[in-house]
Amino acid sequence: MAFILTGFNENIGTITFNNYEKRNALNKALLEELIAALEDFKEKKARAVILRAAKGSKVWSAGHDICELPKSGRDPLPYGDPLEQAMRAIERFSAPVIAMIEGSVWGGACELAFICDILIGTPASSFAITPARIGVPYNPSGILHFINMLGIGSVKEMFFTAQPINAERAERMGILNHLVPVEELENFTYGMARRIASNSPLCISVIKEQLRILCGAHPLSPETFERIQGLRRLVYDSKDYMEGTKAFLEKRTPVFKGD
Ligand code: LCV
Repeated sequence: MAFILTGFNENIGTITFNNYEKRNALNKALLEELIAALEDFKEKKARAVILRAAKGSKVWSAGHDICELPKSGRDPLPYGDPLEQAMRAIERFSAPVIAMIEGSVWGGACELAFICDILIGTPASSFAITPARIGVPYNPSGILHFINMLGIGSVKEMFFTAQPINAERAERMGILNHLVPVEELENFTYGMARRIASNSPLCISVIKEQLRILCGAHPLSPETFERIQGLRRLVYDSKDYMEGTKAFLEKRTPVFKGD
């Protein structure tokens, strides 16, 4: 089964999530297909890529596939995690990647969407950052992605409450570049992609890479890095981390005890 569908037209690539039965949960296979699709679009010299869910989706993506999260004692979001690799592939892709958001976005799918260069949504779009709902210690590069997008106050609220932010607020906060009626979403998004495709691809790819380098220019001392890793280990070694994933799989509300 293909977990994504792809298309290529007028130098514009399209990647459509195709795992709606599991609400487009980002499992390893889907993410590997996404990375392979970007490689293919690179060969074809795509000038823009659109990342989307199927038309009419109520959920854009339910985030990391919780069934694939490691058991206690292992970092759930390591550098080599397929979702981390997919995000780096998007960040480093030479052309702009536009997230066309129809439906709700959860957890790691928020970071995947936020790492895209432009986000276009509809009034039914929403965004929920959910580690605290599951007991997962997010990683430093991911937190930096959210800070670069939102500012520290909004990042704290979204991480601490794990509650969805609606489309109107998401536009005000700068998450969405554009908020358009659902019936206009495809035309608006592909119209922007065509405008981008008509500009200088070399200039755009260099500007995109310069922005990536400048946004990520936060040197960490080895001691700071080790302290962050130690803090994260406290969480992923905890009973709460086990309880969060277990509760999801048992379809019940987790009972966190703080240890
Ligand atoms: C595996 C799933 C998932 C799923 N994984 O449909 O950012 S972090 O740190 O939190 C990171 C670790 C992360 O991204 O974690 C995932 C965070 N995501 C969430 O907390 C969202 C979990 N999903 C939901 O709350 C609901 O599924 C939503 C609201 C997205 C959709 O609700 P709806 O009623 O439409 P169901 O809940 O009935 O889900 C349909 C099927 O998809 C599976 C779910 O287990 C169910 O499978 P079964 O039909 O086999 O029971 N599913 C949903 N999300 N993240 N599987």
